[in-house]
Amino acid sequence: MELSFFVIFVILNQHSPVTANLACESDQSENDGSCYYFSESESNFATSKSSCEDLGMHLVSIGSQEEQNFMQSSISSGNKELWIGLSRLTWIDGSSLDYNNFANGEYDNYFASQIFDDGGICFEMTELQSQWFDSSCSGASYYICENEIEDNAGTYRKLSIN
Ligand SMILES: [Ca+2]
Repeated sequence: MELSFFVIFVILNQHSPVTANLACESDQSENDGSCYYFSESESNFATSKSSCEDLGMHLVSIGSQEEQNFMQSSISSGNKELWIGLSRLTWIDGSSLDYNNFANGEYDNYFASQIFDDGGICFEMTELQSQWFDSSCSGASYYICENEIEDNAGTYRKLSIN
């Protein structure tokens, strides 16, 4: 009787939640259910997008001030420019563009004139100001990848409905 109770206990114990699969890779940062990868090299928007996809990630979509703050606290001080997953005012992962952190005039510029003729208007943020501005997609910048690791990966999408 006691033995069978012990066996059941061991079996139940083995089924305790496994959290290791939620951890980010060692070269990634975790915040609020997502892993983030900050590139150490520069590439154009399309290559950066592919590099994220090679990691099973996507160029970051920033859905809240909290997430924006995490970006700003994570990137080292300097003068880097970093691609985010925004092109033609559309998040490439399908998120709604609800929160934004456009630099002054950037949003209006898009409607006023399409400055770039290389197939798309891509957005990046700077380390110093961390605001978003449009740039030529063919230019080389660092980039930020994101991967939602929790089951409620659509959290930011729910927020965008509000
Ligand atoms: Ca996000």
